[in-house]
Amino acid sequence: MFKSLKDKLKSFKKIIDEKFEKPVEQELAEEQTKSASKKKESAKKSKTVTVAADAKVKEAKVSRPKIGLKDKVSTLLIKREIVIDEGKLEDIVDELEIPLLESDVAFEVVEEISEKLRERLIGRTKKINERLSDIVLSELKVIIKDILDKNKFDFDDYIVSGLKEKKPINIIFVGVNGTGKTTTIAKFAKRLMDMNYSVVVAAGDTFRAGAIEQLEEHANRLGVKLIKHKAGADPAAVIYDAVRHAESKRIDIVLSDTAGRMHTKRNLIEQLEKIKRVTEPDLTIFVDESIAGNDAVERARMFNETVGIDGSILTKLDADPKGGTAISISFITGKPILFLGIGQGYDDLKKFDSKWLVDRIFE
Ligand SMILES: Nc1nc2c(ncn2[C@@H]2O[C@H](COP(=O)(O)OP(=O)(O)OP(=O)(O)O)[C@@H](O)[C@H]2O)c(=O)[nH]1
Ligand SMILES: [Mg+2]
Repeated sequence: MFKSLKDKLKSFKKIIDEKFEKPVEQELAEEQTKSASKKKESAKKSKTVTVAADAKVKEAKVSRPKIGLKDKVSTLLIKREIVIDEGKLEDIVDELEIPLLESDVAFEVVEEISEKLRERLIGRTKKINERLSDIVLSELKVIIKDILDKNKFDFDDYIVSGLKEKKPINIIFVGVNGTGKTTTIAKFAKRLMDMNYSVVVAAGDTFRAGAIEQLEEHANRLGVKLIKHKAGADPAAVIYDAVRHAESKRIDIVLSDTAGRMHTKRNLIEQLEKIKRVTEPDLTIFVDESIAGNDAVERARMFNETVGIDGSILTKLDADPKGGTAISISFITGKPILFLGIGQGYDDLKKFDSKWLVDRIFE
């Protein structure tokens, strides 16, 4: 997971170490020159030093215990702080932008990261024995986590409070072809049943050959009730029936599959709008694959603008070397990531956790 992004961050760190980190002696020498010229200036301004103050200093010198030169130097090295050079910062931010773009981080998100990095580092001091690269990388980690936390949403809390208001909660899954909608519904059904909720799944993909059978197979394996019509039937009618069925049986949650469709196909988007009008879903979840990069982010933006989504699920993170989709999608849509697909098994569904994600990127 994220191999290429991790490698790029390692190279970025190395660049900072090699191009921007000066040897300690040089940093100290520069600092000393700076403070010497400052002292000179202040000495010019006030030449009057009182005798009393002089005497006090002498007294203090006498009573203080002796500290060896070595200790003095190491204390100096540890305590000494220097302000990170602003010109240097600009170059560091520049060095970061290309690897982020290459890792499919959306342009707007790269801009946000750069701006925040400047904000957090300008005027920041660095201890002589601290590595500039460590400071930059740890700030970067905080910034990415903040971006991921922007649209926080706890799905489990939502279900608990939602069920106090109404039953069933109707969740529909939308997105383009082959991104993992049906598999994710099966994973969801398993997760919710493991949590003791009752579930029904609706075979709302009546378009693709074999789609109904695919969901039926999952339903049989998991022992979950499936509502289906014939191939080619109106998907809004299938989902409507599933909701009525759940109402009559006091079932907690309806998970509704839909056919994959491109956001550019107006008639298919209208069909989704009809499903939403007729079945009034509580959550419309956009599913896309992390490996699709900027395409996935763009599709999420379009689905949100046309159909309206409440959140996203990114699948195939296990096969994604880049990670930029996960970093960008919530920032761009303004809607949270709810879950991540991290494999093909039923249990390979990870509730979104920003800390878990940044730890995977920066490990
Ligand atoms: N590695 C990996 N594969 C996944 C993941 N989620 C789904 N897949 C695989 O992706 C493929 C497509 O999954 P589907 O669930 O059929 O996708 P879909 O969006 O329903 O596809 P359509 O119905 O054709 O639009 C299957 O082979 C899944 O096993 C995941 O998190 N990781
Ligand atoms: Mg499907």
